[in-house]
Amino acid sequence: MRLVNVAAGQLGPIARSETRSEVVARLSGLMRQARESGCDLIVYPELALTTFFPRWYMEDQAEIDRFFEREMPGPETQPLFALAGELGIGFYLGYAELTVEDGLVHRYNSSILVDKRGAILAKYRKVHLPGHAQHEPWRKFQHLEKRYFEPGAGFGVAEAFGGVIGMAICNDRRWSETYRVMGLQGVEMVLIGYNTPVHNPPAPEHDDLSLFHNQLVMQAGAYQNGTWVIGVAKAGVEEGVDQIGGSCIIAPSGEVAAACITKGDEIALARCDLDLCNSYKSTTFNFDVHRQPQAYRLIVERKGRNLMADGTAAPSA
Ligand code: CDT
Repeated sequence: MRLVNVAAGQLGPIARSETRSEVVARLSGLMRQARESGCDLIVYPELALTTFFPRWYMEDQAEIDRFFEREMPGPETQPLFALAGELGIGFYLGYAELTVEDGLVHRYNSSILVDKRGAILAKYRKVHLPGHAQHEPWRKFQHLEKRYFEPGAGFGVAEAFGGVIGMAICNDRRWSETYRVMGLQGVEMVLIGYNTPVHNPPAPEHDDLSLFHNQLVMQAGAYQNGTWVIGVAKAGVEEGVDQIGGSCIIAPSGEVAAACITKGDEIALARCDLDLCNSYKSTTFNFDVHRQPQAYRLIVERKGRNLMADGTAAPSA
C-alpha cells in the first residue's frame, strides 16, 4: 500500500470585503483539523484567497489587480506555508497569479502544490478558461475568466507524496483531455479546486444538473485513467451567487470515497492508497497495450467541428 491521507478542504463563501489574512485564518483552521485527523495533504478550492471576482465586469485594472497575488508566498499567505511546515502537511491552493516576464505582465488562474516542509513543489495554470471576455449585461452575473486571465500551457505531473500528482482547476474537470494528458504521464492523483455557480446564464436548463455533472466528470476522469481525483469547492451563496458544494474524493474505481455534506468550511477525509490505481492502469486502461492513437488524430489537429487547432477553417466533411 502507498497511503496518502487526504482532506478535501472545502470553503464556504468569501465576501468581497474579507481580507487575505481572514481567509488564511480559515484555511489554517481547516489545515489544523486535517492534520489532527492524520492527513498528509489538504486540497483547497480554486481562487481560494478572495471572492470569485470574475463575476463582476471591471474596467479599472488597479481594481482588478487587487484580487491577484504578485508573490507566493506573500506577506499574508506566508503564515499558511509556515503552518504547513510546522504541522508537516502538504497543500494545494488556487489563487490569481500576476507575474512579469520579459517586461510583460501576465495574469493566470493558478494553483500550487506545496510539500510537507512548506515549499512549493509545482505550479499549474488553468488551461480551460470558461465564460466570456466582454461585458454581457443581460446575465444575472458575469463569468469573465476569458477577460481577466490568459490560458496556461499544459498539464504536467509531479513526483510527490510517494506517487505521481497532477493539478487542474475547475472547468478543466469537464474535459476528458485534462485527465488523459496526465493519465499518459502516469498520474495517480489529480487535485482540482473549483467555483461553480449553480446557475449558468446561457444554459439555465443545466442548473438542476450542476451537482450531477460535477460528480459525473470527475468519476469518469478517475476511472478512465485509473487515478484518484480530489475535487474541492468554494461553495454557498457568495456575493449573491449560489455556488455548488459537492467536494469529494474519488477512487480509481470511480467510486466516491468521501464527500462534504455542507456548503460551508468543511473537510472530507479519505485514506487514499495509490496502489489502487495499479489494477486499472495494468488491465482495462493499460494505455501501452490498448490505446489506438492513430485513430485519435483529430483530437490534436482540430479545435472543434469547424476549426483547425490553429483557428483556420476545417475542411468540410
Ligand atoms: N470557475 C469555473 O471554471 N467555473 C465553471 C463555470 C462554468 S459556466 C461559465 C465550471 O466549469 O464550473
